[in-house]
Amino acid sequence: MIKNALISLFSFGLVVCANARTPMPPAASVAETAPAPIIDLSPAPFERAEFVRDTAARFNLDPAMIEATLNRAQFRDSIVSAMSRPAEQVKPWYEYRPIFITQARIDGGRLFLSRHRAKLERVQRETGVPAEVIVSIIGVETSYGANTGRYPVLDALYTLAFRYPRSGDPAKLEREIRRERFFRDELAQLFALANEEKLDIHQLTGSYAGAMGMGQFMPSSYRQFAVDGDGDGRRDLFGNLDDVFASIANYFLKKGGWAPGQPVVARADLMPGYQEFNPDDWQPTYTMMDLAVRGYYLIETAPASITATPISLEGRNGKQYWFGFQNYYAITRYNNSKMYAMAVHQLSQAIAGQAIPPA
Ligand SMILES: [Ca+2]
Repeated sequence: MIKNALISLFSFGLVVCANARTPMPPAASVAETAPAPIIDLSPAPFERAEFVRDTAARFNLDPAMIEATLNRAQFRDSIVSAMSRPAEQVKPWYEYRPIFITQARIDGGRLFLSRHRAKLERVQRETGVPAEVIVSIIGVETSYGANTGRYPVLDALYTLAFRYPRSGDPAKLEREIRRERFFRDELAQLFALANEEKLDIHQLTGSYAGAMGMGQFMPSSYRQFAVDGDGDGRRDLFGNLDDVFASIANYFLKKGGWAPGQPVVARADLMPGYQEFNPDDWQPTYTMMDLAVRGYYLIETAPASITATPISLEGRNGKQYWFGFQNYYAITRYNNSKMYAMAVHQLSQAIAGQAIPPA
């Protein structure tokens, strides 16, 4: 799995959301954070021969097979264009949430949950990850499996691995090189994955960034976190619901540290005269006392010994303050965005029949 430090540079971690791009941080906040270490400012050269040699050695694969497979891969302008689209302006929460949480998506989630209740409840019993959270992720990522992506995964990763788009902005070059290397690693992982799971690499489709299946797993996450839910000896995230549900739950457990039975968030407020506290990440490292000293207090109840991260959202009727706990952090490991995580949580509540607060 790629390092956390690397993930934070991307607009996605495990997955690329199929339905809404993760808003980029405003330029001001980017400028205020410490610059990442400089790795190489020259454009990455076309290094296909090296890639074939290294991937074959790394995963004990036949270099001729990799070469032959790459010979059938295509650079696609549509993938470059999709990746080059300027990041949408950061939407306030009250505009962001309606993109994710619609009545149709809530209804779709309830239907999906009722259809697959037995499988989902088994995974919930075994992992402690609630069925409605698994369903919510599948709803947000792929509209309950209806839109898992039509791009050939090989072409997507090949294009981004060797022709990751360059904006021409010198300030963005280092990040573009890092992303190209990320995709080159994912392409290598795709070869390993196809070998391990006996997948036909030419048949795989996914998002323009190479995320696959109902939960939109990148190849490295598929290899690391997918599990065989039905015990047939294969991990099939494309068509096997037992495998899909168990794998999403396993990702939450192993990558996100899901804490069974713990809350995700609780509503809070900030006393007048105190400054908002916005940490750089969503690690729930602050005790209730730490946050009280900064002027925050809980409106809802939470376990006394729990630790949290403060969250601020632009609500239609003004600022909303929340405490995000370990399980909120776990959702951000799926997509490193505070609004994504809150939307997934609230959609899961709505699917479970609970009332959700106004955006
Ligand atoms: Ca299986």
